[in-house]
Amino acid sequence: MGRIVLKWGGGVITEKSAHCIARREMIASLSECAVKLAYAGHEVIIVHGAGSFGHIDAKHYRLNEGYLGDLSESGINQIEGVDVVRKQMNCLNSLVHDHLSEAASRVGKEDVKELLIITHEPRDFALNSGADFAGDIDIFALNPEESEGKYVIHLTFGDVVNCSEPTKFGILSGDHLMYRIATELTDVTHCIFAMDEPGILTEPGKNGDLITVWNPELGINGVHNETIDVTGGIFLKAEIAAKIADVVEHVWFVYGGSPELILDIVESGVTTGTKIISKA
Ligand code: IP8
Repeated sequence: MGRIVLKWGGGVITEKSAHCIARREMIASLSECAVKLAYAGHEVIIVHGAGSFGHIDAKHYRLNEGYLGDLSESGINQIEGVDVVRKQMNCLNSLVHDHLSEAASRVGKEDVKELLIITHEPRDFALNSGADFAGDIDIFALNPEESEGKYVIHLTFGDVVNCSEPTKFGILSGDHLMYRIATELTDVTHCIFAMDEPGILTEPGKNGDLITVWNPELGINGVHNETIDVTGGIFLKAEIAAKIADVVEHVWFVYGGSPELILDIVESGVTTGTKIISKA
């Protein structure tokens, strides 16, 4: 069986506009789904977004702009901000890890193999932001001896990473991690983005209809809330997903509050959501 790469959007696992508030029930149900996939024999890689644990303060400290020199006149210490946001991401990641461990003991399995949950903090393996960051993606694939007798879930997240001088630091989006992981590892069968929308819509809000199959020629009629979001929102996600679809067969956007949609895709190849293809 192959690898399944899942993005848990920050808008699904946190209250996006309430500072550092997690949506624990969402994390719990997504965790159960990921553990079920791991117990079915898939190698699972989860990339989670930041939501209100990263974007609000990254915006405040202007971390997405890199090092801007002395900003003390405006009361901002960016070096302190790097630490603040990294701690928030650790906090969100621990919550995710705990829910996965809890689901691992709850979900039934047919053998005594244990589940290994391995966290990779981007600040430790990535340099620079954007899709071409420097970093070894092979850490997301264990050698057969290392995974022998175990189920494995790899876990990573959008983070504040170090950048070459003079930029010093920047925001590496979970979507760029998705791109590199999905296109550089072998045997990736599925790449599924769990979002706080049912997929790509014909227009934002309640009047939008679900687009069931999307390719870049259709464009996106969406909004990107730049006041709270320091990465690219739906536009970045769709652009990246289409590139991934060049090499991965099943690329989907689904509503993260219904993780059974993810299981549907893996079990039957279809569900309610948007299937992303690279060309019309
Ligand atoms: O939510 C952003 O990652 P994303 C990471 O996956 C931070 O775009 C720290 C804002």
